[in-house]
Amino acid sequence: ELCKGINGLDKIILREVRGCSAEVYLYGGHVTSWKNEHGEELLFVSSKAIFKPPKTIRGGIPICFPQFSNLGSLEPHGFARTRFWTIDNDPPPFPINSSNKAFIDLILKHSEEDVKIWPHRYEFRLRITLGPGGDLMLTSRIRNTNTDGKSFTFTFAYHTYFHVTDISEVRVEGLETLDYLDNLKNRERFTEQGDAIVFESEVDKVYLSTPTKIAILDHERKRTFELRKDGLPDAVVWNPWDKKAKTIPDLGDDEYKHMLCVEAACVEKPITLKPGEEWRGRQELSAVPSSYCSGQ
Ligand code: TA6
Repeated sequence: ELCKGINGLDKIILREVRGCSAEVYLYGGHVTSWKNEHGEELLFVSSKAIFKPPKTIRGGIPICFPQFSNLGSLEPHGFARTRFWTIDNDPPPFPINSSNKAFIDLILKHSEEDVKIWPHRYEFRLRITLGPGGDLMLTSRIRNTNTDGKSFTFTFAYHTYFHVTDISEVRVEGLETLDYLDNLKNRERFTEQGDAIVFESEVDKVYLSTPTKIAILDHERKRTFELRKDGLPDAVVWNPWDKKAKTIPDLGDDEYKHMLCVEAACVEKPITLKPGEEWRGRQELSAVPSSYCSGQ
């Protein structure tokens, strides 16, 4: 269902039989809402989010491509999140079976303007699927369509903002004992110690070569988010905490308490595609009452 969102921007609403839903803006190919069958919002979007191109939308799931963060010469997190995507009505067959599921296919291609800042031609296909249980799946396929024989290299992230009740009560499981790059310490490499990850100050880390499953436990809501990923070896964890939050104009001063970014990503080892080659990367999210989770 295509309709008008904030400021008249086009958005698509996906609905599932039990009442789960998701919303996707064509601007950015950006998921801005994911609700369970009770209508509870599972993603965080700032009350100060600006839905006005060329601003980026604070919250939901920004797509970081072709550059994660400021790891290259492009704008932070690349340009895909500030471009207008189109609906792809005739996508080539996907490896996943989306029958019985609500989904939308979007596409972004190089524009002549963008070729000036990133001199490559590509087709980026994004399928966003809402499964029968309300699972939210994002599958990206990026193809090098250069005609000059040149390869290109990129980094990538699904910059997912989870909505949490109280960040101080949240635990992340699946990253303990892993190596990470600490963005707050010049991207130096450290090894995570001990138990599950908890939050008591600013965190901005890239965990390297993580397991494919990460759990985010929201104790107050007694809910666990499960993130599963494929083709994306790394996982970014970010919360700006109080001081940094105050420097972010489109984030309320106290909103950091209700958000946590956990992002399926490919950061440490960039992906290189030769002309004609395609890369796939997938992130699947589910939200379940904690008592139903394995090992709880
Ligand atoms: O993913 C973590 C991060 O790269 C942080 O360093 C932080 O700056 C955040 O993303 C938000 O970036 P943005 O450009 O959306 O303000």
